[in-house]
Parts: sequence; C-alpha cells; structure tokens
Amino acid sequence: MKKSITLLLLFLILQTLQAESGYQLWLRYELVKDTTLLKEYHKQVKTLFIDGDSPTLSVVEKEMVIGLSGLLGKNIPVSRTLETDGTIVCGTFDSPAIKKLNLKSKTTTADGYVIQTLSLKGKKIIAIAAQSDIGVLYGAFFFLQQLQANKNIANLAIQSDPKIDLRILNHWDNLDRTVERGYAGFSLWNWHKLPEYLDPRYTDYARANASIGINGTVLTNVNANALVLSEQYLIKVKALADLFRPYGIKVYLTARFSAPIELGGLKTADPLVPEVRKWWKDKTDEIYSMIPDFGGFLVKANSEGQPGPQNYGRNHADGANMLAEALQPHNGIVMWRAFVYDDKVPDDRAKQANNEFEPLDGKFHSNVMVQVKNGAIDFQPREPFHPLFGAMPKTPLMMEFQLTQEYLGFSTHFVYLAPLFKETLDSDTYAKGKGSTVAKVIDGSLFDHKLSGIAGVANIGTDINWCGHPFAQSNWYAFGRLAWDHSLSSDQLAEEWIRFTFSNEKSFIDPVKNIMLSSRETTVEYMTPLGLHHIMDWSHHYGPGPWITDKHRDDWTSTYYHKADTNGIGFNRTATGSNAVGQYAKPVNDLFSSLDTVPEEYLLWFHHLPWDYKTKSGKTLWDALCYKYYEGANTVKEYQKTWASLKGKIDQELFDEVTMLLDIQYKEAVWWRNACLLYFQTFSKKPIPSGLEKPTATLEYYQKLSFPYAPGIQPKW
Ligand code: GCW
Repeated sequence: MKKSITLLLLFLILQTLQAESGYQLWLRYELVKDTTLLKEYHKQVKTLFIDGDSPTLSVVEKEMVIGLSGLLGKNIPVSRTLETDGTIVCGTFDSPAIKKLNLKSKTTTADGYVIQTLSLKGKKIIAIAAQSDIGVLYGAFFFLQQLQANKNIANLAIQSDPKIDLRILNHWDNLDRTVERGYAGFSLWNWHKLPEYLDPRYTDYARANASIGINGTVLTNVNANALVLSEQYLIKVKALADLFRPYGIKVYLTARFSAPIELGGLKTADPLVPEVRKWWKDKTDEIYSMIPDFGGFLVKANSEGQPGPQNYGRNHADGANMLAEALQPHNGIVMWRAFVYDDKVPDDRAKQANNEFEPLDGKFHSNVMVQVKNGAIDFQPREPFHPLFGAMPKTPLMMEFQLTQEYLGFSTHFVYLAPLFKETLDSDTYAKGKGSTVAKVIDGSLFDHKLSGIAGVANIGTDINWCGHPFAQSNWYAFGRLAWDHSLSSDQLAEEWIRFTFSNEKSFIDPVKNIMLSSRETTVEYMTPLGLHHIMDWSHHYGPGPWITDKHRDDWTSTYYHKADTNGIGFNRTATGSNAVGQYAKPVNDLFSSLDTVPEEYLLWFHHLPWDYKTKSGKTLWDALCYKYYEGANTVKEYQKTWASLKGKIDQELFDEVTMLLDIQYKEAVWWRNACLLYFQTFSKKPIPSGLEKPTATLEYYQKLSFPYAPGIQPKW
C-alpha cells in the first residue's frame, strides 16, 4: 500500500515536471488551483467506499483514486464504511450500502447513473449508483468531471441516462496498421504482438472511451480484410475484448462479404446458398465461443468495389439478414451501411442510398441496423441531412459521423466538429410532422425502435496525442458526449473539454471556445462555401481540386458536383434537375426547392445559378462566393492572433504546437481560396472584388501541385 502511494506521488510530481504531450486527453486530473474551492473539496471528499467486487468496480476504484488524488493533491483512502463524513460511495442499487441510502431517483437504463449528496446519521456522503457496474463507472467519471470543471458539489442531485444505446467508434484500421483516412499515425492495434503483448495504451484507450460513455468499438476497416475472422486473428481480437470488457466496451468486427470464399474455400458467397449461411453461422458461433459478449458485424457491401449480395443478384436485406440470423442466438447485431454506390454512375449520387434502401424498409431482421452517413454524399464540410433519416420508419437507423477529418484539413486544421454533428441531429425530417428531428430518428423515439445507435469514424492513432491535432481530441470527446445526450450544446461541450484538457481560467476558456465554436463554419467558408461540395483533390483528398474531371467514375470528380460553366455554378437537385429533393418530406422539399427559402449554406447544393444571381446579401453570386472564401481565410488569421495572445496560459510545448498548426492552416486556407476562385473565375470571367488582395500564384501553379505521399490514402483493394 505504502509503495503504491509513493509511486503515485512520484507519478504526480513527474507529471508536473514534464512537458505535456496531450497523451492524457481530457483525463488530466490536475490539482484544483482555486484554493477556496480546494478546501471545500477536501471537506466533501475524504474517503472512498466501493461497495462490491468486480473487474469494473476495480476500474472504478482505480480511476477514482487516480482522479481524486490528482485533483485534490492528497491521497484518498479506500474504506468500507459509511460512518465517515465525506465518504464517496459507489455501487449498484442492490449493493448493501447503496440500498441503505434509499436513493430517491433511479435510472431508466442499465448504463445510467445517479449521483446524490445525502445525509446519513448526520454525516454528509455522496452516492454514485447505477443498475450495473458499468453505470457506476460512468457515474464515477462524471463525478470526477464535476471536480475537473471546478463545479460546486455541495448538493449533487444528478440523474443521467443515455439517449442512445450503442455508442460506437468505427476504426478504419487495416491489419497492416495503416489507417484509411487516418491522420494521427498508425493503428493502435499492434496485431503482430497481440495477443501476448498488451500495450498499456489499450487500457488508456478504454478509459478515455468509458469516460465519455462510448461502449463499442469496431476494430477494423469497413474496406474489410477477411483474415481478421480467421482463428489466428480472433485470438488477438479476444485479447482486446477481454481488456476492454471491464470498461464496458464491446468489440465488433467488419465482415467481408466474400469471407466464405476467401477463408472458407467455398465457391460462392451468395447469401441464399445454404453452405454460405452455414459458414457464417459456424464462424459466428466460433467467435462467440471466444468472445461471449461480441457485439456483431459492421458491413460495407456493394460499395466502392466491396463484395456484397448484389454480386449474386440478391439485395442488401438478403445479405444483412443472413448475418443477422447467425448473430441472433448470441444477441449480436448487424450494422449494415447505407453508403452505397454501384458500378454505374448515377444521374445523382446523392440519391443512390435512398433508391436502394427505401424499398427494403421493413425487410430487415430485428437485429439489423442500417448505418447512414450524416449526409448523402460523403462527410463533406457541410451537407444537408441524409434523406434516408426520414424515409425508413420500419428500420432502426444508425448515424455515422466522421471524426477523422478526411475533408476538413486532416489533422492539421483546427476544426471543432460538434456544430456539424448538432446541425445534422437537430435537422427536422418532418417524417411524422414538425419536430421529427434526425436525433429522434436515431435515438429510436420517433418510430419506436428498440435498437438505437450512433457511430463515429475514429480520428485516433499512435501519435502521442492520439488525434494528431491537440484540438482534434475535442471531436472524440464531443462525439461521445453527444452519443450519450444529443441535446447537449456545442458550447457546453467545448467548455467542458477545454476545462478538462487545458485550464479552468476564464481568460483562456472564452477566447478558445470562440475559436472552437466558429471553426467549422470558417473551414466551410474557405473550402466549400454556399453549398459547394466534393471539390477536393483526387484520391488523397488533400487540398483543393475543383478542376478534377475525366476520371473513370464521373461521380468521383469535382466537375460532376459543381457543374461550373459560363452560365453559372451549382447542382440542380430540384424537380427541374436530378430531383434529389424529392427524397425529403414535402416541407423539406419545399424549403430546399425554393430560392426564397433555401438556406444560403445549401444554395449551390440544390441549385445551379447564374454568376450574377442576386443573393440575399444583395451581392452577385460571384462576389458572394469571393467574399466567403476571403472571410474564411481571414478568420484563420484572427485565430492566429487570438491564440498568440494566450501564450503562457498553457503548457509551452502544446501552445507552440497549436501555433505551428495554425500557421499551416492559414497557408492552406489561402491555398483553398486562391485555387478555387482562380479556377471558378475561368468560367465567371469576373474580377475578384476590389479591396480583396489578389492571388499571387497562378491557377496553373495550383493545378500542378502533387502529393503522392499524402497520408491516409485508401489502399487498392
Ligand atoms: O469517403 C469515402 C472514403 C473512403 C471510405 C468510404 C466509406 C472506408 O474516401 O476511404 O472507405 O468513404 O465510407 O466507405
């Protein structure tokens, strides 16, 4: 015991001496600086009582001990009595100590928790209780966060239940440890050294996820490799699953549809062929014999060259249901992705998912969820909500957000994504009249579904700070918190994260929060303003490439999407064009179709308009476009100034890191602005409005730039 206290103190001292790398994420547990508050906390938190014994409750104890000693700067002893003033007691509702307390509020879910201050025989104690051990763990983290945020804990009466049941990270990690669209190093999963070598980082990963309520992880890329389903790899998967279990994190795998051929030696993967069905059933049974709480499969089928049921003339429901049947006896689920587009170039790629999936509504087994990206194209800086969210009432739909910044400046640009997530979640589908928000679709409440889920494509890798950009951590954080409670505001989440990660000082929080809250809009402005989309460079997606054209698939080019010509610019998706608007409910269709009502941010998403079209601001379309691009780049310059003024308020190394990244971001914002405007100018034939500095480089210069080694490229399959 003594030894562990000495080690702990040593650890705390070392921590303060070392420069901060960002490794600790939002779990820094720094000593509370406000001395009055610290004194209060010392009175309120004296001992810790963990009522029960389980791997998860051991995690609770460990986390509380680390957290409290860090925050309070003193050792908090662990006892087994309620007799002391200042006891923090953690346990399930049916544990003896918690039972004694007769807590008034209860939770409605297994994951939910209650945190309550109460008096017992004149002693003030705080109870952290839940239906399950995992709920207790979530409550413990939330309690520590109250201290991290310097909140008053004198009279806690908190009750919290997650609104969405499955809160999952999707790793696009390959078995060779490259990460598709990953900008933070290599994959965390060291397959070569697993199962024997358990990198301590796996535990820190689990802690971080549990601290924000994430309860599932898909370990492998949706562009799947069947090998992960072989015994050789399943042993490794099991090692990770065993490690994650006490943290409430279930493991899922991507299932390559052709695995019965590649691994099983069958001649076909046709989902209606009995041998194929048997292969999946046996494989699934094998997985569960090793990992009894295995979560299930995530599948990308018949999309971007991935095999799927359509190869055999079957549909998505046939494929998904085959896997669902294999998983059903084990309570596993299938997450079948709706990000599909086949070999034929459609008149409008935005329509394809609805075209293929709407007719299948009601045909999926009860343990299938269809996983839908937030927008119909592909994680663009801004997209209107995916029309499928209002169009499949009989099927539980999962949300898929992208945390990794494939289209948002990789891990170089400072972009806080909560406003993007919220914009989609708060969108009204009108599927059952006004107020039918996307959030209500995915939390299951609108159409009364038992299953509910949300996935985030992870932005995590082996970089010391996990996400590449110190501020990219906030996207992992905000995703987890919103998955738990989608009604939280971007503002609140930004503030929490800043407090936990950097500082409780208002003079730091306010300006940094301002940058965070506007950062996504700023990025849209210098990349794809007014509803432009998919104008990035070819394949690696790094930097601007509005000139990309004449590739083997038209719907992978930029010209397909912006349709700029001497007449104007934009994709006509109204009834006179592709009629993608027809996939929305009437009020949404009307809103987007009419030039009087379409929000300016979606203007060119839905309309092709002449260059001299008068926008609401009174400016011509060309001028409005120019001003937006300039505004975006100029705002990054403002960020640089604001950030520079914060020197000395946080760790110097971290400060310098963000300074350098902002320098790159500004350079790249100007690059986006100049390249796009010079290119569009060849059609508009109009000058850049006076007063705006003219690009110094030529369009040819930008077009010649080449980046053969840009990170995160999609490997050839
Ligand atoms: O946007 C595209 C990405 C691919 C990705 C695909 C998908 C995993 O460029 O890299 O593949 O989306 O979501 O399946």
